[in-house]
Amino acid sequence: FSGCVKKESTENITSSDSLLSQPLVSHIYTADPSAHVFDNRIYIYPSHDIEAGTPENDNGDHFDMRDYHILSMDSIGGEITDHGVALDIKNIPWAGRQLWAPDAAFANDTYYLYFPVKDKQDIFRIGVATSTKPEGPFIAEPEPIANSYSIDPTVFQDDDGTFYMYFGGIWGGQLQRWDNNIYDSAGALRKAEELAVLPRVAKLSPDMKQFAEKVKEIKLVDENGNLFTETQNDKRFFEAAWMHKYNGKYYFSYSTGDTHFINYAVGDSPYGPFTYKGVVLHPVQGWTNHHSIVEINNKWYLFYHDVQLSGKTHLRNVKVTELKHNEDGSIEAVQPYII
Ligand code: FUB
Repeated sequence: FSGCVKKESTENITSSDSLLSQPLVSHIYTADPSAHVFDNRIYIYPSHDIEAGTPENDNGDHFDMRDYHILSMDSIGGEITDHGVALDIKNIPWAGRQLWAPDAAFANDTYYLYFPVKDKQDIFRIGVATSTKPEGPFIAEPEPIANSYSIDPTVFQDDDGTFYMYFGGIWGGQLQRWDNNIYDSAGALRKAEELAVLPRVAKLSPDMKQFAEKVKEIKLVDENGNLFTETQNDKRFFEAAWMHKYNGKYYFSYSTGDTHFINYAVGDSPYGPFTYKGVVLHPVQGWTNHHSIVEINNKWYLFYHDVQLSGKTHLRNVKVTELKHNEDGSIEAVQPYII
């Protein structure tokens, strides 16, 4: 499959239960869905999983993706369009290998695709590519974003128009190598009693192609204001940051990686601190858990993935289900569909 448009109908889906059991597309493997509404249409920016034949290891080398396809639909449950290849690794001048979880934003009459990929020295950096259309094709900038590192960028626009990028991922995502924004190839995973590595944030410049400030750590804390230690690995940050705003509060959600939860933490500023509140999504089938949370026509939705179609951890399929915020601002945790 390359470049052409394929459509799949999910028109008969009505309840959230059936949404939970239904991959959005099955002609390609997709993961890490970052959803947005652009121009009254829902666009999903996923990773495009492939069977590359790269042996599996703890660094995630088997997630050896080489391009992006963007999906769109006019409503939840509507027909899905796959817009074909939006960006190919061979057209990113500085890229080495592994196109991981992307996100997108719209500003300056331009669509921006943000993506992590290892550079030619095998260090994850974050790149940006632009298009006049939400579905691309996208043209990559010649260099990664200066001072960017690690994986899983997500871009959030606050009510005052300012854009922030949240990013980072430990283990294969290399965040443990970047204390104080300085690279140390020997930077080790934290020991059980040590404080966990923190996710990162930076404001974006008006041209959306650079950081407008020094990258900062984000404090994720418990109800007493204490940072999590590595041993609290059902609560500490691993990867897959996402930000949404609800009733004036900032909701930072993320994957706990090796314990497989999507959790959320709430704060009063885009920079945090964020206080841990609970689970958004319980572990899905497959090792990774990665999501986005979006309001569409006054309802909130959780986009996520599992491995229902393949049974293989690196060949995932994206899904969507409704997400409920309770009156007190808490989120009702989603129990995923398990065969
Ligand atoms: O898709 C590759 C990696 O797997 C992502 O960057 C992580 O968030 C995990 O889902």
